[in-house]
Amino acid sequence: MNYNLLAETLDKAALYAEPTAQISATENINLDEAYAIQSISMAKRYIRGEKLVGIKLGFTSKAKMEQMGVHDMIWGRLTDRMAYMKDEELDMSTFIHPRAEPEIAFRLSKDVDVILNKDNAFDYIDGVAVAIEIIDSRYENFKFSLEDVVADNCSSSGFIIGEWVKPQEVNNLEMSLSLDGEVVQAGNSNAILGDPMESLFAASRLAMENGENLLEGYVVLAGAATPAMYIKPGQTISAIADGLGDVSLKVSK
Ligand code: OOG
Ligand code: MG
Repeated sequence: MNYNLLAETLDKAALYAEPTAQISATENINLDEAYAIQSISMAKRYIRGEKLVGIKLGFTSKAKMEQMGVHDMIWGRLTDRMAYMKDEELDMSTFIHPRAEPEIAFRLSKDVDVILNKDNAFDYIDGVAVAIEIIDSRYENFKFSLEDVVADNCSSSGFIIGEWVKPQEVNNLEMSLSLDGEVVQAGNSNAILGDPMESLFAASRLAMENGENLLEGYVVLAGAATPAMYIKPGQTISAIADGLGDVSLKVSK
């Protein structure tokens, strides 16, 4: 099997916002192979000048697993091109069929050289925040197997982070996602592995196991607490996590 060709197909699908067929429709790949394809396709982005700025976990809540029909935690890479700044519009033309989901973000205060846990995690973060993740599967109809979505960098395509607040516990926070001011999803941060901090611990373990360095300033997205919602041109997306504040993103017409 030609990993490079599969990685190139996914990279082009993302670059030109043109959906592609699921790999699993024609090939039988395992999870290790899927991560290898992810890594090759990300290398193509780095060559174009994109920079790694963090990692994200996926399927850390039951709500997400059930929505997408997959049942294992996955991880992907976030680049500077995916990062939206305050007041920047989401350019719909660069997406295929984007969805938004409410997340909790952590910011690393120094390079991570150990697996994080309850005792040391606060030494390694200098901020927590509410965030919106924009996911955009490169596969037709947003349908995939676990291996497909891993190869596709876990649908990563955009994110915006609210105001960073000082490191604090982030369990048991009510969270919601709104479209044009109307709440369309609501949940609790505990839906994320019981406590979103668990995602940070898992991220440090997965990064270490896979030879990916987590560096000072990197962002870790813990995974959505609720199902994701399709977004439409002209909408305003917002997410709230009680105690952390809110964040909004306007979608282009
Ligand atoms: C895969 C990405 C999952 C999350 O927060 O669970 C994810 C997808 O649903 O397309 O980002
Ligand atoms: Mg997500």
